[in-house]
Parts: sequence; C-alpha cells; structure tokens
Amino acid sequence: MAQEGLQVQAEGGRAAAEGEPMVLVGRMMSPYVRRTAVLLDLLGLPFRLRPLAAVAEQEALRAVNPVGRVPALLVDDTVLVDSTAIALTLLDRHDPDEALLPRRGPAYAEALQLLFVANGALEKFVAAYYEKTRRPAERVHQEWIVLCEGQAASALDALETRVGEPFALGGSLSYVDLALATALTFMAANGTAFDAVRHARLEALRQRCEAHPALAARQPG
Ligand SMILES: N[C@@H](CCC(=O)N[C@@H](CS)C(=O)NCC(=O)O)C(=O)O
Repeated sequence: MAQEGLQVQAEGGRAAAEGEPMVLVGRMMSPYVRRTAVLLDLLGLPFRLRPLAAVAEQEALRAVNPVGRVPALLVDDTVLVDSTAIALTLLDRHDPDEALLPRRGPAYAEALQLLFVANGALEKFVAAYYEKTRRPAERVHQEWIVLCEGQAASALDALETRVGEPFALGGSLSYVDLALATALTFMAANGTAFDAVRHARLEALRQRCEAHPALAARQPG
C-alpha cells in the first residue's frame, strides 16, 4: 500500500510510535495550529503538543517538517503537514458521517471555496504580519503591507456576504468555522484587515465560534 505522509525524523529521530498519541507540532498562537488542535479534540483524537516556534526553532522544525512550518502532525511513523491537508486527511479517516465537513457534491464545493478564501485571507495577512514583525525597521516595505492587508480585507469582504448562519455552512459547527474563527481572532489582534464593524457578520460568527467549548478550551497563546 502507498505510504501516506512523509517518513519522519522527529524528537531525536523518533516519531510518534505506533499506538502512542499523535504529536501536534507548533504553538497555539498560530491560527493554523489552533484550528488543528480544535479539530483533533472534536474528533476525539488524543494528542500531545510539541510547542516548537515557527521562526525561532527552525532547525528543530525542519527535522519534522521539511518546509519548516507549523503545524505538523506526527501519526504513528509518518508526519502530515499543512493544516488543510491534515484536516482533510483526519476527516477522511475519522468523520465518516461528514458531520464536520461535507465531502461530496455542491456542498463540498462550497465548503472548499469558503475554506480557501479564508485560507487566502489568512496567508496574505500573515505575509503582512511577517513584514511588520520579522524584518529590520529600515527594510519594512509599507506598500507591500498595504497590498497584503488589502487582499486579506477583500477576501473578508467576500466572506462577509457568503457565510451562512448561525455557522459558516449553516446549521452546525464545521471545519470551515474552525479555520475562519481562529483566523479572525488572530487578525483581530494583529492588524487592520479584519474590521468588526465592516465585517459584522464575520464578527458575530467569530464570537459564536469562540464561545463553543471546543474553541474556548484551546485559547491562542
Ligand atoms: N499553509 C500552511 C501555512 C502554515 C503557516 O504559515 N504557519 C506559520 C505559522 S502561523 C509558519 O509556520 N510560519 C513560518 C514560515 O512560514 O516560515 C498551513 O495551512 O499549515
């Protein structure tokens, strides 16, 4: 059978051994890590957190994920990378009733579009955030920040009119809500693209999601 995921050399060459809990690599301040942690909780999958910092602990991180990014998820002797790929893999394995994400037909297509517009908004926002926080002051390119935050805001404008109620896909909490709410909470704290007045429906959705016990139990930080 084809091997899913990469072979890992983690924690001194040792991956999560067969039968041991999964290991989620990253810190809860990353919205990508946070949404993965909440999904694991909702699926009832126990895990241990290995809180590597994305930038400060690059070398250790690359030993787990060759791309040097968080999150990574160690499952038995493999590592899964990228929050969306991790989510789709976990949902395929552990959400047979599609309770947390529809996975066929028009409902799947719409869920993917909402998810990837939200992902795109967050990517552009994070690009601006890194420009502001990771570069020497004299090399910060303000126009680039304005462009990236403008792209993020434009994506949020589209989501503002497109998300359902009370949750993004309608009646119940889905993985799209996890992605969107964790992204919005990160954006609210770190920049100007997300405006709770202009994006009032998204703000209401964010608050509804953050009040859910699964998100409340995994605070950023
Ligand atoms: N598409 C990736 C993005 C993950 C990502 O950007 N993570 C950030 C932390 S919030 C990171 O690892 N940054 C370090 C870097 O990109 O060099 C995912 O969904 O997992």
